Amino acid sequence: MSSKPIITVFKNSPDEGAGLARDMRVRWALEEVSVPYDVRPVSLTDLKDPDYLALHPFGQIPVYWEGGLVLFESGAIVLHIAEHYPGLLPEDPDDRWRTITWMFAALNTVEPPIVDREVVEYFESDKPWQQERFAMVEERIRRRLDQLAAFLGDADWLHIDFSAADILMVHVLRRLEDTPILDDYPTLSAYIARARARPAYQRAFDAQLSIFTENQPTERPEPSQEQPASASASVFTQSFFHGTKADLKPGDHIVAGFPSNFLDAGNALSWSYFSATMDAAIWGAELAKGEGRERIYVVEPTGEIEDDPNLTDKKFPGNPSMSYRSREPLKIIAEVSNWQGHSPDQVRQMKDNLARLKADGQAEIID
Ligand SMILES: N[C@@H](CCC(=O)N[C@@H](CS)C(=O)NCC(=O)O)C(=O)O
Repeated sequence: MSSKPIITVFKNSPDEGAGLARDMRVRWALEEVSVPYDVRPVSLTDLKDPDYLALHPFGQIPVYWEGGLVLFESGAIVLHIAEHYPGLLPEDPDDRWRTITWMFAALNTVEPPIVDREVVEYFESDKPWQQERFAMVEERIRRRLDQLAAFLGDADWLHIDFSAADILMVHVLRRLEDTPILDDYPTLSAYIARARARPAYQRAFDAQLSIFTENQPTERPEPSQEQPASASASVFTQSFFHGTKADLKPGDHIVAGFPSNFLDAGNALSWSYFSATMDAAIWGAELAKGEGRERIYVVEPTGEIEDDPNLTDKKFPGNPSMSYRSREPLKIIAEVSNWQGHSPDQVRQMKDNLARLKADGQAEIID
């Protein structure tokens, strides 16, 4: 392919940066094959513009440009990327078709009842038959998940190795993350966690989140107007990370009650700390006490969460590092296997700054 691809994305995604909009699949595919791309953020009003409709007859995101070629439909775009760059489809022609079959299965067989569930939940709440229909749709979803989990079995990925089919399937399944349904499917939860721990997924996720964050008004609402921050407060979920030197495995829990990583001595903290950005988690791992290897885990809060007051409204207004804390345990979902730490110079500088703050008596953890 000659020119840098461009995709349209929501300026202000209704999922609030949870990475559920269809641009995420395309970003993820491009990240997996290491192709740089540009984005054109659009509003819901822009989607109705005749110029936009000339590109996408249904007025949706994403549209994908690459030189003179304009494509819509996320599945077709991901297939196009997978056809042009190695890494997302097997070489063997028959295996390639088997993988493409799974791409269609994700979009044509698994996604429809999952999207239907959202339609019933959000757009049909005023209908007297909503609950009845809801139960029917959930039943259909469960039937598909039973079949999918049985097929996946002990395998890591749908066909041979990670592929474009896994990108589409995992992205489709992620729409169930805020429901209790996935609790009954540990095989599928582990499959999603494995995919979310991929560095390419994380780069794509962070990139879409930053578009959402950049487009939020800088003025924060008064605390009284704010929604309570809790793991289940949003309809959509997002990735949270915890950096440490502790050796943990999926299913373990990080509990509060340990002294701070950043101070030499001190009382046990009553909170566990985590972040929605990799950068903050990387600092957590690099500055953590202990001799073990630096590790980043994808974690899931099990209770209420709140902005970390140590990092909120400090140098910049708000919580730009998306740092949070919870009194309840954090469940380990997966370890992030491949991440780039800060340079030794940056780490030394950060440690010097912390030492200076301690010496000045300014190093204090608000617990
Ligand atoms: N089948 C399409 C669905 C695209 C789609 O539903 N896009 C949503 C965002 S995830 C959208 O633009 N919604 C706005 C609208 O339909 O008005 C694809 O996979 O690309």
